[in-house]
Amino acid sequence: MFDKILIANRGEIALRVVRACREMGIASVAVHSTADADAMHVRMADEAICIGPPSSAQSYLSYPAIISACEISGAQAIHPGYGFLSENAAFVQVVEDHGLTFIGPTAEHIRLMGDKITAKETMRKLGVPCVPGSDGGVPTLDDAKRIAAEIGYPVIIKATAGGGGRGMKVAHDASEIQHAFQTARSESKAAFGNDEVYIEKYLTTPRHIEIQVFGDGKGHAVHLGERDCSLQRRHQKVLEEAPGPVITPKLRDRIGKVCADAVARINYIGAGTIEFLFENDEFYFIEMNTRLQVEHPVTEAIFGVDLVREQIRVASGLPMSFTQKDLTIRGHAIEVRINAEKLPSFSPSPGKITQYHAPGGLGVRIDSALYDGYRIPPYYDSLIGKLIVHGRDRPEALARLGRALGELIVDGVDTTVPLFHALLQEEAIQQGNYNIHWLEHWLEQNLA
Ligand code: MV4
Repeated sequence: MFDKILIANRGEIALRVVRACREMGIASVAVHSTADADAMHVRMADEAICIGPPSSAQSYLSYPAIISACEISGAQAIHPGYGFLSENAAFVQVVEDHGLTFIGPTAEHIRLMGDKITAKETMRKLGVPCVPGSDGGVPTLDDAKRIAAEIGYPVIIKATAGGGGRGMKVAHDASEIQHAFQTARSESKAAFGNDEVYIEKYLTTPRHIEIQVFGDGKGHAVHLGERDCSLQRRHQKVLEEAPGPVITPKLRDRIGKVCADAVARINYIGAGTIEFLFENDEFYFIEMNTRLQVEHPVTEAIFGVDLVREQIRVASGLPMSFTQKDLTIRGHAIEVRINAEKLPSFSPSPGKITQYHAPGGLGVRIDSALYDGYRIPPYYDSLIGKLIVHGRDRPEALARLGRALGELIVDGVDTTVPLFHALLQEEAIQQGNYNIHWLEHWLEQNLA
């Protein structure tokens, strides 16, 4: 096991990793930009090293700054959190070249899943159900027209280098294919330096269901059920829950086995998320994320496991501390993302926190690096905390969410908290009756 881990991240996720390290008896090293000298992750870690100016490019994304911080502190491994360097294959290579351990998948797995065409091809061969489509790249407009006619409109054109909603264009009928194909290609070239695109049947009203998987890198893997992350605004998740309101044990076991088997067969190591669209009781693979996700706590709540601890274990060569038969679901968990944003525009609202009070009590978890008097810097993501509630069933979790939101005080900046109070009044939210478009429609009707 490692003696010391460097955390190449900030905010609540850096604190999350500090906590896992402390419970495992591992020393933690925080890194920070000059803008984050007063951050909670810096205070809570055993050591802290300033790695550069506020700009992420010169601090949290700087390979030399982070590798030097490992050498200065004697850290043997790097936990990347999410975002920043967490899915950067070139960085993983550099980490390994310096004799350090990256706590996450291999550079090869990150590269494989980072290219959406190879990811889909790999998953299809491993027996994972995929959205009908082009089976590979679509080089010309004529190919696009032919494939679209074969699978039937509407279709969606996606960038192989994209993901998370970047570089996608829908064509509702043949009159739109030329424009969709050409804009998808040119936007993809501009954004990623890669104009390769692929085509899929466009699913009109799916849910976003993602399966948590975990591998030991030695051919063993498990699944930890699903999360329903359909409530999104502009491809940013707003609320996530586990289990999914419409996923039956039979559906879960079937897709879970397929996913665990797939990642076992590629010797995947660590935490991963296999994203699906779910429509008419069928799962359709879209992407795989090779990192710990923001919403991992809802899975931790219902399975009673510490995913960061497991990441650290397998990275050090130890086995996972559970097998599939040890993993049973208890109750229901919901996470809401508390962003420093002003409604209805969701524009960033950085500034000084004049009063902070975290809710507590049974079934309430807050992952946040906030404190009274903290100044939220304007340079980074607007996520300032996550409220995760756990109940014996979904109605209890919803009631607990309303209760905990009522106790939460975050003064001095605007936050997304009022959005959640309003959403909890909605019949569709109470019934779990929503899809990937529900929130955008609701926002137009209620906030615009
Ligand atoms: C789709 C789709 C419909 N059909 N693919 C958006 C993000 C990226 N991960 C995949 N996305 C979509 N792919 C097909 N074949 C609709 C979306 C989509 C979406 C997916 C998940 C959550 C929110 C979404 C919002 C708009 C579009």
